[in-house]
Amino acid sequence: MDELATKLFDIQAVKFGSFTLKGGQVSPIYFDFRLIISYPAILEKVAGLLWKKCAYNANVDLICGVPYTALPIATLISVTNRVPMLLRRKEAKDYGTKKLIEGDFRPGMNCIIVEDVVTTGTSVLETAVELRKLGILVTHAIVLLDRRQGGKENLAKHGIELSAVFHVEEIMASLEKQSKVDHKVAEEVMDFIRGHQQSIVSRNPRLHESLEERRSSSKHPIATRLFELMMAKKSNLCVAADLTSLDEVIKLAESIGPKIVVLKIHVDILEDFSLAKMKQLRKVAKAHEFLIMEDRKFADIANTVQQQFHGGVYKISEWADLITAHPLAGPEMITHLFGDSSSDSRRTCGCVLILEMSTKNALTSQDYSKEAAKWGLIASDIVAGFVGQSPPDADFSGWIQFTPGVNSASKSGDSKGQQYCSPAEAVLERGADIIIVGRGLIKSSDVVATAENYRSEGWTALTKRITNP
Ligand code: S5P
Repeated sequence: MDELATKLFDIQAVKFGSFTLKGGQVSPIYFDFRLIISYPAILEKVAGLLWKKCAYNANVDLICGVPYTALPIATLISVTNRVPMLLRRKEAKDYGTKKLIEGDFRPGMNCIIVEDVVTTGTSVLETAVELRKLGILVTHAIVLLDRRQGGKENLAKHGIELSAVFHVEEIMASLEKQSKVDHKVAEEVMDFIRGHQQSIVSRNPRLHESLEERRSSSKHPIATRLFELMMAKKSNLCVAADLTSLDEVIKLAESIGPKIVVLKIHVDILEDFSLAKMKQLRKVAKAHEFLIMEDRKFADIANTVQQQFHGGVYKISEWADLITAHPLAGPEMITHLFGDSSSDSRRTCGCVLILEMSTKNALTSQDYSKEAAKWGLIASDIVAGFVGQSPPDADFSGWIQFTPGVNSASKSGDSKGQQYCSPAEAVLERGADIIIVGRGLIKSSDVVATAENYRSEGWTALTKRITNP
């Protein structure tokens, strides 16, 4: 991938400066992939990578390039892989057959659309509309570069799944790594992209529904309860009480209890754990009305996870309202997490799926979180929400997004891979419903005042997002 990014840069198919895009925005980066046809080796490489995405993602009966840049790319894919191609005209010719789609096909065939760059997805959609008029199925589009400016979401709304060979972030990271661009330019481009991710966020209906509406659509009793607590306490603050003493956790909970809706712990770092002390913490939770989340990040086969959840020393099922789980073992692990359908835990505990992690170079890719989110939706009686840094494709307004890596004092992270953003950024730009704050609060000299600051900042941002779509 680094090699291709460099080649595209060297032939000036990736340019830096100030460019006015079709939609009127001024972008610091521009992709001119028409140039690729002058470099057969690059064209061949690009076609190969696009085909890999295609073959991996869908049944392919036909392919169709979006005119014009993608036409030679689609042709090469067609010839190399013996997949018949269709040609879409930009204008219907005014003589002869007046067909907009040329080529041989039968209705019901599956056609993949090939494109070079996707910004809003409009060109892909125009091509899909013409193909669909003829009874051709269009469920997938492949693109060399996704600018991440809403195209994927727009296309998904029209039943088209977009797969990209790479995203703008990946090209920038690669070019910066190879000293093709300096850090300042890379930052400028990434700021531009982040700014546009905001507009993607604003297109997700979940983000602008009132908490009352979302409470009524939620399918899990714990999610319902959490929406109620948020509204009653005017708080979307979850504190990560990462202390090694349960006595200290209880003390902290007593002081900040009125400000928070969730207290998150890691039971396995506590040196003085006992079920009796846990009962005490539950009393504090009841008195101050917050939920207890055990951030156990279960990640094994269902049979093992069930034992970890119900048994051992910790007996998590006896005291946790929410637990976290990595979905990587598959959907069966999620559905069987709490035990069989008669298990009480299905009503008393909600699973929070870790769809994305906050750390640098995390392996929770878009494809991973997309697939896992789908499983979560199927298991809506088990899953109350998810941990993530952005709204998933398969989103649902009854789900609650928890976003960790929130720290007002540190922009740079913790030098061990953790990355931070502010409460406002987490809520407004990343789609957080609940912000998770750990060291930014527990290490402060006045935890109550700090909790109030985070509560107020987080809640103000959430209210703003709901009322100003
Ligand atoms: O991706 C994640 C998921 C989680 S649950 N990144 C995280 O940091 N967490 C948890 O959030 C992590 O285990 C810790 O308890 C908390 C963040 O702590 P902080 O001190 O960095 O704010």
